[in-house]
Amino acid sequence: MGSQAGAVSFIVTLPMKRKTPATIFAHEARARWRSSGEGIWSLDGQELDSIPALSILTTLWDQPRWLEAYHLYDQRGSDLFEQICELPEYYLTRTENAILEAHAAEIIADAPVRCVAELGAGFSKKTVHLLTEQLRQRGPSIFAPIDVSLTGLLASQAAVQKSFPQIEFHGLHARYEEAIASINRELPTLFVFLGSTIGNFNHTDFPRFFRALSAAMGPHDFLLLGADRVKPVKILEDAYDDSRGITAEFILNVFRNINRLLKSNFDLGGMRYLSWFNRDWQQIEMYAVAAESQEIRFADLDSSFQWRKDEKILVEISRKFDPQRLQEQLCFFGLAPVMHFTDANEWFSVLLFKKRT
Ligand code: AVI
Repeated sequence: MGSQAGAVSFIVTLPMKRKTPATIFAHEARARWRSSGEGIWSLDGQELDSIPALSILTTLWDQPRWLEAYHLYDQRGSDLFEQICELPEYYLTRTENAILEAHAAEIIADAPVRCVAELGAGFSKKTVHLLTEQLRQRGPSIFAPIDVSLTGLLASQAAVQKSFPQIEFHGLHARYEEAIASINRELPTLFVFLGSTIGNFNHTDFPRFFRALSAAMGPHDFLLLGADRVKPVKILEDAYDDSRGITAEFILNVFRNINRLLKSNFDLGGMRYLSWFNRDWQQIEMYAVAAESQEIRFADLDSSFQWRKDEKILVEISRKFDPQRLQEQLCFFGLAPVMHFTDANEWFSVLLFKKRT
């Protein structure tokens, strides 16, 4: 239809519609999240990339020198970790998977939720067991993985949408504590933290994490936690020093990542991997040791230090737990034990907690 002479015409500009899900985010947190593509959300104003450099420098200048474990997971580190999970010595992944496969129905029956929020984006066989049961018992639901890796979230999204088209996917691209604080407390949610990743938290991060998680959890929320247990030392030490040397490669790869991030000159050929079980602290400790003295320079920062021969840098810890003590400890964070599942050897525990009201 042509326009009528003399008629007033208006150009109406509609504001760009920002698609925000109605239920996943708490009302007051909604405005802080922007869509980074269908089903993926990022926190506004968050600079995930600027913090690693500072973290690396502050802990490398500490005494003894150490690193935060998350620097291990660049693309190569993530690929190497996938290989670790398949190693015969590394019993953790397959043992936890078997526990979840056997008990997913019971776990979901005990945790009547609408949303499964997984800390870490790994969409593994383990998550499949839970989502299959969630769908079977509750019908269409929400899956919200939380991760700082966008690549991980996209991979998770592709897998979930293919296998579970009825599940609404919301990938949250943020650090754990910031993302969990944004989830709607009225939406009954099962927070899932598997793989004994909690074992990689040091004694400062551990209480900080549970304080934040418990504060963010609503009255209908649950936590499913995978925790590796204390066991004979030989089994533990072999799991972190495998015969193919993949764990050594994974740990030392952190310096390749650091060299790239900070334009430093760590010489990977001039260091070796060392690990053991510290009985007092009940943790595997994974170190890089300088084979010869190296002067470590950071090109952009005009800073350097001498990494002396035989000096160790603690790259990662992996704490091992007594499940009963862990349950008692988490009570002090307002998390009441609901169920405890383990394997025939009692090597690994999957623990279900409910937020105490
Ligand atoms: C991811 N995390 C639980 C692993 C662990 O067992 O502590 C990381 C790892 N480091 C060396 N091997 C595996």
